[in-house]
Amino acid sequence: MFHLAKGLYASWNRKEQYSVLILGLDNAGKTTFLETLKKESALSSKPLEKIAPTVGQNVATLPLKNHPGVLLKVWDVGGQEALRAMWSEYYAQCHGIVFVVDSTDRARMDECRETLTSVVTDDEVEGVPILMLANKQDRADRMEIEDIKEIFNQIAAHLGARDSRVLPVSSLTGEGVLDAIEWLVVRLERNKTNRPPQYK
Ligand code: G3D
Repeated sequence: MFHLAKGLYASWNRKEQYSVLILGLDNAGKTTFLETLKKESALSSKPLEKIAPTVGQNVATLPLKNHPGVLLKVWDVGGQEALRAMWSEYYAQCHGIVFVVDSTDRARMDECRETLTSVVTDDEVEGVPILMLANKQDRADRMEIEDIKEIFNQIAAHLGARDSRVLPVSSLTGEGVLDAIEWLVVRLERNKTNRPPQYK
């Protein structure tokens, strides 16, 4: 009887766990985004451990205030050129991709576009929702969101019917971060027959 009750309890409390890759060039703000997300999404007020700058990978499993049945396992695998070669090893396992763009880095916008193109055209990410974050919107020297959307829309042709969106955020101030995650979680759940979550 105890085992039955324990089994039922475990199954009622099962959570859907989705893996999300945080990609983008180095210095885009990926580490800051993950750190802010950890703070903003935390269910408890207990301080979470500080994330060090990305040298290999940072991984955090986050419960979400607005989605008690969902866990996000978020991977920041680093954006330096040498690390980008390893991104594809994570594609088959991921449920969603967040691509972080430094909205102030006009000089690297082409590199950013090429990098994103190589991500979205990889067969292993077919059907995966892609969220592009125009980060550092708190800075006066940022590019306008409309201009960043235009760059992204050139790539959107590769995305077909897949869910994709460009959203403005500031990972530093937290502005827009929870809205961005809300957009993503809805798409992850919608896409779960395609890419089923793990149950924890
Ligand atoms: P990465 O993990 O993509 O390499 P980081 O990038 O998160 O390490 O961020 C790179 C730099 O950009 C950091 O500054 C960080 O504070 C800054 N940054 C990240 N997000 C934002 C943002 O939304 N607004 C502003 N103004 N700055 C941001 P430092 O000076 O530490 O290199």
